[in-house]
Amino acid sequence: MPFRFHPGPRDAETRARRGTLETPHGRVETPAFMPVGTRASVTGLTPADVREAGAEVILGNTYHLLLRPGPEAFRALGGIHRFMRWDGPILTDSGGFQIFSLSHDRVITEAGARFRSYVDGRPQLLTPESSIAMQTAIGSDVMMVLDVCLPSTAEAAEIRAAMERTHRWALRSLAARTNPEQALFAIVQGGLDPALRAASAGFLTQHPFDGFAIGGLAVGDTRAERGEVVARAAELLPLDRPRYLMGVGTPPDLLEAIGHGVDMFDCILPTTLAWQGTAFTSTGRVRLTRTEHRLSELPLDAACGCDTCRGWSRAYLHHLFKCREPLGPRLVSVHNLRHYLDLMRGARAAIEAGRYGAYQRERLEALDRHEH
Ligand code: PRF
Ligand code: ZN
Repeated sequence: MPFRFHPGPRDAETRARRGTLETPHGRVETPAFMPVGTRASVTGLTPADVREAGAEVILGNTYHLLLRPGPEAFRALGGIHRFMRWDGPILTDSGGFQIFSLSHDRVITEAGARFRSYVDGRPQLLTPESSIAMQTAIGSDVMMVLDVCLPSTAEAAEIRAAMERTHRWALRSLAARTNPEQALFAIVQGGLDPALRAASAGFLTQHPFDGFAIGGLAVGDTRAERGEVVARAAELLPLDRPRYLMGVGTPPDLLEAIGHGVDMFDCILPTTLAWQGTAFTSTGRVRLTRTEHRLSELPLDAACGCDTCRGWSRAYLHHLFKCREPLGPRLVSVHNLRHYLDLMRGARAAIEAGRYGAYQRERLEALDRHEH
């Protein structure tokens, strides 16, 4: 089954929309949230846990997988799905953002990005072509082009140059694709400047990409700035191709972006914060390490149907974090993912019912009531 996107019903009041992605490893209902499985693992969880939380697609990272276990492992072992035993769709990020955010002595030229491996210190060169070759070896269902991502606060001239290079690299990525079964998405860049974002969307949508991402956000910008860029960028993207907002964000960010017509999301927050003992609940964030939970028989979130909330008290979760028991992060990861995925499920149902605007307001009000 090749990659296809079927746009579905649109909301009456907002620009939110339902849709379905068809991939070689199955279907994904959109709006969709992709749990982050950077190193071919959603940290601490099995594929069954991730599926049980309601995920249909997960994200992997070319940058990390290139350095370890490396392309030859994927070639020898039959690709990422078999390796990690997740049989659903997988999207891989290209490495552009990880080089920008994680690698120290990187040098970016027209050829690509030079950096040092954090595994063995050896010099590496990641080019648009080698990123596609690596994503081909990984065998993801959706590949991303290598892009140049700068902080939102960078100089205007730098942002423009990065965007133009991202466009040239996008075309090199398209030319480097060898497996037509693997979809390829381009990434709109251009910082916070509406004219640059329009130029980026205008350029990239003239080429046969299977979908379009909005990159370069949540890198030093405010929620209001992000919302504005997403609203304008989403408007300029074709209706018949999926739109993916990269690495964003909190539940309010997601609710807003869905309202602007975004179809796909990934973010490390639900899993990363789980490891720090922070849970997302229907009434806001809960920090389980706080003493107030020491004797609490309450479930983490009474409105949640996950295993963690049905089985254990806040007191027990607090205890696990205090003792640094690995079960703590695991139980909270299960919950946090379920929370994000339930938010998306609710959004999909609301769009179908033509009441996404009301859903968005209700969810935001529930958070506001408790946080202020
Ligand atoms: N580019 C890529 N991956 C990303 C981003 C980007 O701009 C972001 C920005 N939030 C997250 N992940 N390739
Ligand atoms: Zn729960």
